[in-house]
Amino acid sequence: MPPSNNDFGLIGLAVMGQNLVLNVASRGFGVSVYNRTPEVTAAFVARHPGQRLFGAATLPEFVASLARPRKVMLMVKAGSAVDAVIEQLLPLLEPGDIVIDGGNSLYTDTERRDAWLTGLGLRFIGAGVSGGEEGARKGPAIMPGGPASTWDVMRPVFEAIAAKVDGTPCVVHIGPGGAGHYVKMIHNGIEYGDMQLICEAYALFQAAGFSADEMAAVFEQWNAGELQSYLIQITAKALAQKDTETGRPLVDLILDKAGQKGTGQWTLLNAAENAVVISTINAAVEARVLSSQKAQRVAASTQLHGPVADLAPHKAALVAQVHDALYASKVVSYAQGLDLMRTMSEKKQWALDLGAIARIWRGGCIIRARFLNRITEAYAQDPQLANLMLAPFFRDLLNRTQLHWRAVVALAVQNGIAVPAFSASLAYYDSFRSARLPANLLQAQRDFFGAHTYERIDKPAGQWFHTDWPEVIE
Ligand code: 2AM
Repeated sequence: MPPSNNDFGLIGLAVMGQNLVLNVASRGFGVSVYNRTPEVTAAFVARHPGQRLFGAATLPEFVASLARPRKVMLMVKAGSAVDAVIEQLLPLLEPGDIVIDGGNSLYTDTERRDAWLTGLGLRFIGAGVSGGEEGARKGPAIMPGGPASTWDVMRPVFEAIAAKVDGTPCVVHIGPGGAGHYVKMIHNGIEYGDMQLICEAYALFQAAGFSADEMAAVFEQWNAGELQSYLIQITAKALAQKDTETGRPLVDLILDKAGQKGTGQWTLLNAAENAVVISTINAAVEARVLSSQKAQRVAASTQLHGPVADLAPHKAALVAQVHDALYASKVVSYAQGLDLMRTMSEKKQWALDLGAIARIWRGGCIIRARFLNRITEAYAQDPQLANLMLAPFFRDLLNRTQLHWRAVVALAVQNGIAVPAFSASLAYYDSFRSARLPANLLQAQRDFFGAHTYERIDKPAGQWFHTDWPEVIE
């Protein structure tokens, strides 16, 4: 007899879906699963005997196996597949049933689906899920968006399956509509930044003649300190990995062409739309783009000259400097990402709790890190904090590390080593802390060619002036 009162249903048995199902089932919930290709469902259920799993061959069977209100999570490919599956589900669901999209959907798609399903009397949650395969199985960070009343219904399941840090589940109600998927998008943008910053540290160490094992040891040591994070930890392990075929460090054999699935680019587009500077994430996305142009780079490498790299380092001193450059740049990257979230929160009236978001990112997700506690503390001290860099802890940190940071960027520039994310972060820091920027000249230029007018430092704000500039004779 198929079940009729399972607690939870999941559609889409790719890697994330399978692992989430095993996670939910392991917390004592009865789970129904469905996949477009039925062989995948059958094979998955057969591989996991002894779990409270029901593999439905058809969608009607799947829906009939669930207790009301039904809780159906979609883990299908982001984009049109989500709409296709919703269309198929609609005739089978009843008012009050809950559809959760756990994929990496664009938040504007989530807003559209929220309005669509709500209009039909259904309830919709757009939930960002981060943690990769292992996170999905053992406990991801979950960023659910939707009505608070629907969150209340889903809360026991989400809190049971989420990662825990100090006993606190890494899930919180993010806000209405698309807020959850939006915050997941920013998480991914920040992840791009973190990864690129680590790669720039690696580039410097490589140029300074460190072996892969030496670098692995450095990252391992960093992982025991303030920089402790999942990405630093896996970097240490990746650098230590030897190729089974050749015995060489595996990283040396991996092609330097980075892939990307689009969430970083979405973050850039959103920042541009809202006139928020996220130059570190921008640099990280663009670094991936340039890396992918391998053939052009190889051709250009024989044409365009740079200096002969000569770092002649005192290795321990370089490690200390790069540590600080990485930490300071990371703080800037988070300050930018948080600034973008704050801006969107105001614009969309999402009332995002930035401290709580940093708290749920401490576990499960790819950017999980010790220093996120400090961000939570900063917002606890000042919920209206305008920029993370101005919180006392981070202000002191930046003031303390800036000399090392500058030394690293200067060293890289002198040696022709591209450090786009380190230098973009530093330029942001220097611009942000400048009481006066050269934009006075820029305003003069604008007024010169376009009569755009300017304000004066010696006159009240809001008074606009125009000058009759001399004629240009060419
Ligand atoms: P499949 O095994 O039948 O390909 C990730 O691609 C997951 O999304 C897979 O479980 C895949 O099912 C599912 N998926 C992709 N496109 C889909 C669609 N149009 N309808 C239903 N499921 C889809």
